[in-house]
Order: sequence, then structure tokens, then C-alpha cells
Amino acid sequence: MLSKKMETALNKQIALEGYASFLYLAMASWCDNEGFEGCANFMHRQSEEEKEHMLKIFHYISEVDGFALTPAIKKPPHTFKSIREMFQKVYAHEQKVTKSIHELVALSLSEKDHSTYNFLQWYVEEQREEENLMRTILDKIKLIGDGPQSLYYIDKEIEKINIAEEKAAAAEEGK
Ligand code: OFO
Repeated sequence: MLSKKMETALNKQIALEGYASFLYLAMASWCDNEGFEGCANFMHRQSEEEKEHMLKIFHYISEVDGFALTPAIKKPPHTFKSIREMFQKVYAHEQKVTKSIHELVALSLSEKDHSTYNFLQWYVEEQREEENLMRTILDKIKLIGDGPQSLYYIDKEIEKINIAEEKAAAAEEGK
């Protein structure tokens, strides 16, 4: 049984995950438009993942007899100064999501809601991985440089990371 407070907090998380999905979709479109194919593929996959994260909470709320709400999603930015700026925004958003997940965990502990606490552990792990991934990408961009000569190589590197992430997800599903 979900408390009203927890139900509201989880519904807020649905909105945050939904916004992440739209933000990454907007980024995929910008990358496509700029000719960054590897980055576009990466962002499309991230966007799909965030949608799954949103739906997972949606189903959980229903499962524990709460009322899941379809969120209003505000319009994300559609243009970016550079690939570096775009990934900085991704990293900042992931940090925001992590903070929110940690607050949910704290609430579940204070309410002795063990079911929600257990459910949230998956998100704790996921956020650790995502923040690490975005930091790795930002480090690579720093290393390669993001001047005009480097863009092609950055895009190829992101494509490699994307393929590795796809493989890891497929292996996880096959378990
Ligand atoms: Fe939903 O995983 Fe990041 O935001």
C-alpha cells in the first residue's frame, strides 16, 4: 500500500524520466541535423531507455494500488552550441535525476515502505551507471578536443560507446 506522499513523489519522478526522454529525443534530432550520426543513435537509444524508466514507475504505482499520472512534459531545448555543451546538459540532468531518486529512497526508508525501497534500488544502480557513462564521454571529448577537426572522431567514439551499450542491454535482456 502506497502512501499519498509516496504516490505524489513517484508521479513527480515519472515526469522527470519523461522529460529526460523528450530532452534526449530533441538532442537526437539536433545531432541528426548537424550530421552527427553516432551521437544521434546514442541519443535515440537513451531516449527510449528513459521512456522505459518512466513506464516502469508507472506500472509499479498501479501494482501497489496507487494512481499513476500521465505527466505534462515541458518543451526541451532543441538547439545546442556544441556536442560538449549537449553532453554537459545530459550530465547535469542525470545528476538531477540521481538526487531525486535518492530523495525517494530516503522517503521510502522514513515511511518503512520496503516494497518501494526495493523497487528503487534498480534506479540507484542505473543512475550510478549513467552518471559514470556521461562522465566518460565528457572526458573523451576533453581528450580529443571539440574543434572542427575533432568532431568526426568524437562522433565515431560515441558510436562505439553506443554499440557497446546496445550489446550490454541485449546481454542483460538475455539473462
Ligand atoms: Fe532514467 O535514467 Fe537517467 O535519467
